[in-house]
Amino acid sequence: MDGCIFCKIGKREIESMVVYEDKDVIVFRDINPQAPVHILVIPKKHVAGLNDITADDQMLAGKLILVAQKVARQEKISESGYRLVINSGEDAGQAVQHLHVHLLGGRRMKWPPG
Ligand code: DGP
Repeated sequence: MDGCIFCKIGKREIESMVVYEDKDVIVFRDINPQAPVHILVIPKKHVAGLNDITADDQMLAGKLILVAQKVARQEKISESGYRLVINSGEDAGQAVQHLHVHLLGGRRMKWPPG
């Protein structure tokens, strides 16, 4: 989608620290890390957020989780633990209107989240 920063990252029009890529998804380090490992898993296709996922996206949505699992292993945080977060809407603090899964790890997390 025109003007979407994550679509531009997906098309490599904007530089980012990519850690994994395939035809459907791209995975890169968050520009403002909140943990030693803070990585974003996004679909290359523009989906604005959780509310915009449809039944047609079922495979893609599942793939985001499987890719996050693979990257967690790659980052060596599978055993110590990690958290996946999808912020949806204003109350959750969603800043970028392109679906993304935060993969956070490398430190002890608190619950409930702030
Ligand atoms: P959220 O609040 O869930 O919408 O998180 C958006 C995240 O995206 C936030 O942690 C910072 C990150 N981010 C925003 N712009 C860029 C960018 O241009 N490059 C990278 N690598 N991360 C970005």
